[in-house]
Amino acid sequence: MTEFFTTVPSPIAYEGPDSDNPLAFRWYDANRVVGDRTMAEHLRFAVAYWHSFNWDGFDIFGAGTLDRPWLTGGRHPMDEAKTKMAAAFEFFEKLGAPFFCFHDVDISPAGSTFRETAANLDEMVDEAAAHMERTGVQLLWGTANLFSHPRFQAGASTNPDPEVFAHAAAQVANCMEATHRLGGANYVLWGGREGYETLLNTDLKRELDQMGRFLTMVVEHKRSIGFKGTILLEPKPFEPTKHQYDFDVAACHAFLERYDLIGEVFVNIEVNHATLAGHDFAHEVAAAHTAGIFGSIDANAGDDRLGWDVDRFPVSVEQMTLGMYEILKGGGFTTGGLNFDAKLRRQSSERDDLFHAHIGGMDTMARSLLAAHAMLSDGVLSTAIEDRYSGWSTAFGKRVMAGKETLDGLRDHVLEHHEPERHSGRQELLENIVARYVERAR
Ligand code: XLS
Ligand code: NI
Ligand code: NI
Repeated sequence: MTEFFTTVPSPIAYEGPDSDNPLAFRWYDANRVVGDRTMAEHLRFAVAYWHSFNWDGFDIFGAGTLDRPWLTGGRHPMDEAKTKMAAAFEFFEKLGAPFFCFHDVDISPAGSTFRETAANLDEMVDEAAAHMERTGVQLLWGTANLFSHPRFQAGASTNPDPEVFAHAAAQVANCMEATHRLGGANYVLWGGREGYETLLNTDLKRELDQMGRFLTMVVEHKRSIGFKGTILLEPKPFEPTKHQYDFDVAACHAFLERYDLIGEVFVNIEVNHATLAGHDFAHEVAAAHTAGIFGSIDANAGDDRLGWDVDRFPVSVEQMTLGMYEILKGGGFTTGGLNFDAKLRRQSSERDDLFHAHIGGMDTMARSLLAAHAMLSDGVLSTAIEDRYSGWSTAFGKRVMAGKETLDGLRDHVLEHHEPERHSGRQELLENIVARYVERAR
């Protein structure tokens, strides 16, 4: 078998914060115990097949720039898919990533008919199963690409044409079965074109009903094939469509309530999608936990000055600490994990840049885990919150929340009492505490 990453040691080792070796981890120490789990169990890192193995760096202004010998074309598409898969598993293994994620089209080429496409997927799933068996790498999630093919120009489940809806359904059935065969921990649906460009040609209510029907069928299919993984929706406000229905966690929550899918479907939160929706990453995680729909994370980062999904690798321990804090506060991952839905900059054209990107991302998340875990176990933020709401634990506060008071009754109460005391929210103090934990995380 051709080796693609010959300049890289296998596997990448943990050498500690003082190491200057660019091909070593400084913070990610897979077996280190943090609280009740090892780092590997907390973080559940996954590599995204599409950005790392299918993309050669092309953008709308120019051709590919990245050294990706497994994408050279010209051979039989199935041979090329197998070479690409060998490269991917060589990478997962050398990096020491426990999981990967894929779209159906990432791992297997389209045939000339649906039947042929399905047969290709079948064969590539066997190939993946053999690599997984050999390397011990597992599948965090699979997903069907329902946005690239021209037939999906007007959406998949929200398409005005039921024939396209059927196509999307058939593709999801196959992809979910593939995910099931590979022991996937989750199945993801990102509604890439489930939205609209203009209301002038859109029946909003009908499209939402279609999407609700589709998702209900997805849940039924999960049951009928005995798939035990979690179904996840991935919120994103726009791009490629002007308005995407799964706008943010709150919109997904309302949608799941409306179509009676609470308890069946959870969310996969992407950091850059959160910022595009005008939220902090930590907000989206907290919103998901509040609604009981937290599932998994696409770990990446936006750019403060660019208003699109730039999918950078995470580099800010401070930003990620706040997100990790909310994840831990909610109990951490069950079936979910941290998938690097992130890509290199187009100038990072050498093959080993893929390693530098993932090593940096994993170290950023590992250090954030340390800071977040220390803040949580020391209770430095939770005591501040408890104090702030302590009035609600008094007999009076409890009576109000138990529904034993009326507006009338509260008016009488106010007439008998003084102006309430005001208390500092202490925001800057709390921010300083977070900064201290970020600095000291070891
Ligand atoms: C695109 C999405 C996509 C999903 C999987 O913005 O992040 O990559 O994660 O379809
Ligand atoms: Ni994503
Ligand atoms: Ni994205």
